[in-house]
Amino acid sequence: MDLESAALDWRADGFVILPGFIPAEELTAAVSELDLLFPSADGFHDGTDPRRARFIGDEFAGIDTFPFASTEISLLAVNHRILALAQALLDDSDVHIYTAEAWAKYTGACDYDQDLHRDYLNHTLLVPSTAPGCQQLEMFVFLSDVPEELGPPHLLSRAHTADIPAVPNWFLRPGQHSAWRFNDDSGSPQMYGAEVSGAGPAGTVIAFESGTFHRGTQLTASRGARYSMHLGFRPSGLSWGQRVGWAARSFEREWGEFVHRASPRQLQAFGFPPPGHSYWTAQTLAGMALRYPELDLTPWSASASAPRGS
Ligand SMILES: O=C(O)CCC(=O)C(=O)O
Repeated sequence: MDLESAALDWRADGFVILPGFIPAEELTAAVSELDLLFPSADGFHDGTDPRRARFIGDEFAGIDTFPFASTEISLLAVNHRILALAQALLDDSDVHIYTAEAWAKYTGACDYDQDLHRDYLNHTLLVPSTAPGCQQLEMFVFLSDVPEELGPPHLLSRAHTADIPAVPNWFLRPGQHSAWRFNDDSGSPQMYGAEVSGAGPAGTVIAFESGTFHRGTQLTASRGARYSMHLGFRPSGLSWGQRVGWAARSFEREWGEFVHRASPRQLQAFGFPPPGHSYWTAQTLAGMALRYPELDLTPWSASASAPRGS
C-alpha cells in the first residue's frame, strides 16, 4: 500500500494496518540484537535466561524504553519508512517522536488480554482531536511474526466509535463490573463484534490515532514469544502530546551511541533543531563537538549563523 492510500484508511478508520511495511533487510539488524533487551522464546520457556522473572505477572513489565540497549533497535524507531509514514499520516513535514518502547511478551507469563480502550489518557494532557494538525499517531511495529495465537492488537474502526464521548475510556469485556467513571461495564457486544485483528508478519506496522479504540490480546501459542515496538509521533508544535522527555536520559551511554549513528532527520525527530535554525552557531557547534565527538556536524555547520558580536 502506498502512503497516500494509507492516509485515506487512517482518516476513514482511525488506523491502517501495513503488513510487512519494514522489509526484512531493514529489520534484520534490529532483530539480531533483540537478545540485548529480552530473553529468546527458548530462554524464557526453558528457564535458562535469568532475566525471565521480570515478565511474570505483569504485562507492562515487558517494556523497555528508549534509548535501548541495542542501537539498531533505537535506530529502527525512527527508520526512514516510519518517519515517512508519520509525515504522510500527520500531513506534516516536521514530526517528532514522543514515545518509543520495545515490548516482549511470552505465552503464559501473564494475562495479556485487554479491554477495548484508547491510549490518550497517558499520551496527551488534553483529549484526542479530529482537527488537521492536532492529531497524534501511534504505531505498533512487529519485530517478529505475530499471528493470531501470538496476541496481535485488535482495533476498532472510527465508523463504530466516532460518537463515543471521551469518558468512559475502557469498555470492559462482558462479565466484569466496575463503578469507576472511566470504565463502561455494559459488555459492549457491538464493539467487540466489530474488532479487526492486526495479525501480520515481522515488519508489519499498525498506525493508529490516539483516539482509536484497540486492545492487546492473549498469547496462546505453545512456547510463544512476541517482540514489538510501540511508538508515538506528533507534529513538532503539538506541545500537549507527551509521554517522556528525551533529555532526561540523554546522559546515558545508549543515547550517545544512538546520536553518533543517527541522521540529521532522525535527530530532528527527537527535537534537534534542523539545519538553518538560529540555534546553530559557532558556539553551539563547538559545544556539540565536545558532547558528541563522533557526530558529523557538517549538516548543521554549513548553515550556522555567525556568533553574536562578530
Ligand atoms: O501490545 C499490544 O498488542 C496492545 C497493547 C495496548 O493496546 C496497550 O497496552 O494499550
